[in-house]
Amino acid sequence: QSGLAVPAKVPGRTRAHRAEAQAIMDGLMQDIPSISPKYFYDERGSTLFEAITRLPEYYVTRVEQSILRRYGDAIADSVGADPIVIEPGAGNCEKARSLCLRLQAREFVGIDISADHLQGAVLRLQANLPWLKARAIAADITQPVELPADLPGSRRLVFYPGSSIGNFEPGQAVRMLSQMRAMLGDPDEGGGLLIGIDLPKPVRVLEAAYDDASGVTAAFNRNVLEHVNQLIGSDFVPDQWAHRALFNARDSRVEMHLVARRAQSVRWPGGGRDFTEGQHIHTENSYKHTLQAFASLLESAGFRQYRSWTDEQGWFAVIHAWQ
Ligand code: AVJ
Repeated sequence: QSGLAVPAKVPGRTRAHRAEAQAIMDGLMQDIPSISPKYFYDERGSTLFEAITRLPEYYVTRVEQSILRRYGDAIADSVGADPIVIEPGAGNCEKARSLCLRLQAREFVGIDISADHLQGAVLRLQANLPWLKARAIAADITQPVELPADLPGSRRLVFYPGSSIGNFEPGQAVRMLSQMRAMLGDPDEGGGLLIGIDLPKPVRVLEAAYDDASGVTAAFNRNVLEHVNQLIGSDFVPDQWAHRALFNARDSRVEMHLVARRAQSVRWPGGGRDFTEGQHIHTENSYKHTLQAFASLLESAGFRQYRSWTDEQGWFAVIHAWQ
């Protein structure tokens, strides 16, 4: 063990924890400081995100659900009977429950970075759908995930709803999609990728969805600082940061930032940074791809065919893609 590259007092028991802490500190030291959106999801962040999905302004979850319900038969026909559902970023497994029920899935594998939250959710799912063999894997889905060795290879369906793919820049998105394609077994047996994408729409609708009147999204955004304090031992004061959400038309994405309310200095073991008043920490991108743009990402990731379903307003699309 060298211990040379990392200051001795960085929290974290294992090499992996220290590498993660180092990556967070590196992000904070960039010219434009940033924190990866994956750090939103500690226990409190996962709960706040669930509250977001029920907000009147946050149309995403509701519209996707309505598409899945309305076109359930067509989607089931497209996917094939009794698939094995694999869900990266499964969260509370609520969407998985209705999908597994609708498709009469044989098995379910939920993968999430928020281990405790996931474990409880998979146990509830199992209790709810007793015929389903349900398992949890605690893992960071931005890294290659090892699936259980005994998982059957036929008719695997990777389920990636909620426009989670929107968090990734196009290049990274292609990498994520390729990784998901690699989780699929035999392409002749049905299955494939079932993914939700959020489409471009009026800016006022987008900005309200990411800056709701009751301040839940603001709390969710600020909570990332509490989580970072835990992970790297920093002393961010969340109240000192204002929530900002804006649509970046050039890149077709909603961006979330935390803006320093006044000049302040933040310390962590082995380092720190002075922030000026009004300085931003970039915490999230949420891309709003057109169907055409997204189809070309799918193609780059090796998916050759797809079908899509959308709502009347054309706000959201559910896509079944296969090789
Ligand atoms: C979970 C990434 C799909 O981008 O809409 C919601 C996260 N951030 N409100 C999204 C989120 C602020 C969400 N995703």
